[in-house]
Amino acid sequence: MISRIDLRGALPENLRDVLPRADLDVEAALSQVRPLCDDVRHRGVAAVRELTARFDGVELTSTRVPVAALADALAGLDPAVRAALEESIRRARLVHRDQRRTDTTTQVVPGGTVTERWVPVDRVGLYVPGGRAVYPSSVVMNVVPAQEAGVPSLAVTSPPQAGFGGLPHPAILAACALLSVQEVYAVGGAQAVAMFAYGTEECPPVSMVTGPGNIWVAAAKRLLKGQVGIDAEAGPTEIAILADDTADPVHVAADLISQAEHDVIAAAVLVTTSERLAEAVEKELPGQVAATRHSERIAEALAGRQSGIVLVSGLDDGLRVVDAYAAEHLEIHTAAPREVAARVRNAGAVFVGPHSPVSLGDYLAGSNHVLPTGGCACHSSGLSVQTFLRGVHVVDYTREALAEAAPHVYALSGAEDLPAHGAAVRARFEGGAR
Ligand code: HSO
Ligand code: ZN
Repeated sequence: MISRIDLRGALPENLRDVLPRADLDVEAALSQVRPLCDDVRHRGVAAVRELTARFDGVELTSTRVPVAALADALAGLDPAVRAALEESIRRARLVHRDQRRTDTTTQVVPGGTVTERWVPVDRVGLYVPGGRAVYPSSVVMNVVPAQEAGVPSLAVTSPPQAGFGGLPHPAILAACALLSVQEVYAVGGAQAVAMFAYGTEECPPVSMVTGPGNIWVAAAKRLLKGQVGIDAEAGPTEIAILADDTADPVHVAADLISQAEHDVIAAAVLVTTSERLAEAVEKELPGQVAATRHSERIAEALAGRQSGIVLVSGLDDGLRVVDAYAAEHLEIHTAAPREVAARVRNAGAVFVGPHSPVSLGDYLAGSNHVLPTGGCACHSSGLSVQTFLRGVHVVDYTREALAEAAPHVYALSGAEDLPAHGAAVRARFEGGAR
């Protein structure tokens, strides 16, 4: 059901190459997505409507969801789900509010200061997947950091569902209503990213597009990056677990399964120092998989080349392996899990000890669940308030402070053969300018 990789000898140099991982060929999707994006750029909403009819089988009269539909969706929401979403929002707000940054002013020399001002992006478009993945929790994870960053204009888009009168899934609309998001579009796929990037008659362009999506959405984000800002491209979900023989195999198996549930190409990787645990988890998995609703999808994800159990000879090696893998989610099930977690360098989010499963983080820990996948955790972070802020340097020097710096500017402008740079400073002191 799940393969084993034995790394109990010396760890190989090319550690990353021997670890399991899916390859997702976003490049290949680019050529198919380019004409769609060009079409939206040139023909605006007419192109969005045609592409929606072609790919979603829905004839839109307007791409914009009527505000009344948001209130209706909220009225129809199961009270238990509503209470859960409200608590999820409350906790996420607590964490993301603490991420706000204060401006800093540094006095570099007397009379010379640099202030870093944190300015939210003007307008953001948030993509929320539809179809098989209907995640109102992802609405929370995208909207809360943008709102806490102070983004003044925020729009959500999600694919129209033929079964719901051509509107996005009602759970998505209800989550938008709970978050007081009023501007929602019934558009999905690459055309949604293009709609946000270029704007249409019905949707003003945005400065930044965030949110997870399928391979077409990822390809459109890659293509239109620069035209708009994007967050990281979100690939298939991953869980890695670092465990020793104190771990409970029932919990370990359940947590591997929980993220394999997302997709046949989702990844579940156990890194362990304990052969006994590896065996116990291998024994535990089939029964738990068989008993769960999406057992076929999960079995395929666990058997895929992206999943596996990696045996290591000690926790130091285990840490090297999980750092090389740089998982989206990393759980630590060892004795003294906090100490071990503190040594992790590369992970989108770390879940410490037996009572912090990833599914808590997916919904209700307060942490964000939009996290770097595919090894990108070695250079990127998950979605946060910071994603939606720009740090603007404000330079303010007096005449005296500029005079003091001038010789150095002349020297460097000479060294770079850019004499006009030096001349711009010299003009303040020679030639009569004051
Ligand atoms: N585990 C997913 C997020 C999610 N899980 C949404 C359930 N709903 C990626 O972090
Ligand atoms: Zn999940």
